[in-house]
Amino acid sequence: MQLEAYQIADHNNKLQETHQRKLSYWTGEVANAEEVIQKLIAFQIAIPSWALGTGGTRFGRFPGGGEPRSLEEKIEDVGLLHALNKSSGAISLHIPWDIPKDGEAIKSLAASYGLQFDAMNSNTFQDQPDQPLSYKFGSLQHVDRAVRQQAIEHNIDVIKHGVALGSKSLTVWLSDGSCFPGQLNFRKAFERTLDSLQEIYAALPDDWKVFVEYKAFEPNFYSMTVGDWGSSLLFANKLGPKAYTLVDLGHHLPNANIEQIVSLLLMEGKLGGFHFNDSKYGDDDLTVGSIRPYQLFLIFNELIDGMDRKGMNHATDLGWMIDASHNVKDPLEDLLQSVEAIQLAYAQALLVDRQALEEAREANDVVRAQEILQEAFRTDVRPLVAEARRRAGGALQPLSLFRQLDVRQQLISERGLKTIATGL
Ligand code: PSV
Ligand code: MN
Ligand code: MN
Repeated sequence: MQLEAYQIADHNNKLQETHQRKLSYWTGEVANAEEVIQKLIAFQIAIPSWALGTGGTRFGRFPGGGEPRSLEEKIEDVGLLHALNKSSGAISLHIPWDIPKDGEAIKSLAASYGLQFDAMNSNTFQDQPDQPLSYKFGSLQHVDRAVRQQAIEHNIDVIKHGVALGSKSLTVWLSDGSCFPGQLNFRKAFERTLDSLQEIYAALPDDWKVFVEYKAFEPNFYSMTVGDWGSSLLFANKLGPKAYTLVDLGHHLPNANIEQIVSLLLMEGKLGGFHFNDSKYGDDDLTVGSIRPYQLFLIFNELIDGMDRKGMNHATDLGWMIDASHNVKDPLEDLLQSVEAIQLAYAQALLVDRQALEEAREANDVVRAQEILQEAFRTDVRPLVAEARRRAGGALQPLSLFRQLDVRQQLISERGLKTIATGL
């Protein structure tokens, strides 16, 4: 299904008066409102192909129907999101879950929805049916060179698929590690992983980046070979200028100060990309902003500060992606909520009076510093986000329109109730 421009226009017309009233109030209150709106219009957040179906847990999965059955239908779903919010203009693929049979055709299908291909994701954390050697004891770290070689070749293959689609980056997330003390020689595991990554790095096109994603635990529960930002940064530094660290919000030990990590990685010029989600316990992959919106705001505050200091373009110089998927919501509604939460945190962080904050810090005025941050965080930026969407051709209230148009029911009629999206 495809949304028609008149459906969005009708929806916006009905809401226009109320929207305008709120907007005029906040544009009067917020000094840099126009700048915020322009930055929001430019800011695109990639949607992972695996979030379009209902996520499960190891205890079960409760699909809601109408889920995409093919890569083409996943692209169609992201196209729907993008038509509604004009901020989901990219899709991130996982290979082999999403192998494009005809790269050119897939690329032009995506282009017809205004979509680009964000980072390509390799998968050496599962064995595939036709795969000769197993990743049970790791992939790029494996003691057997032949297993490492198989994993290296898979990553190179993923790069090739990405080149055909116009992607410019590879994300490597490894489940490699150990489950029990004594199982692994940590140093050898690191060195083997580095050797393997170096071979993948050598296959990167000149204008590509590789993101080394870290994760503290799961599926290995004693050690993870790329377990934290320190080890990821070591790999990225040793690999070279095209290698960066990728921060996934759910991949830290409880209560980690992620905003501080972000600040230091940016200082080192080694932050490459972001996976947004939220969590209460571990890698819960919950809707962005559903549990700790203040933390998300503080992260954006550091992102903006660090990027501005380096003269980086907010919209294009880091890879922004959602990495969330779970059990009880309509996946498309959930993604609309996640995108909006990211935009709200970004907009609020753009309001921070940075000069006043620095002055408060230099004067050790702790109370004032906190007030400056919370002043921005407590500003209702929803009308600014809605206005950015409207000006870009999207809906003032994407979620309401999704429901009014009964999009899910239409997808169920087209695709059926019992569909299984490939992926996790
Ligand atoms: C691993 O937990 C992860 O965050 C990686 O980014 C994977 O590619 C993704 O989830 C999907 O499994
Ligand atoms: Mn991730
Ligand atoms: Mn994860």
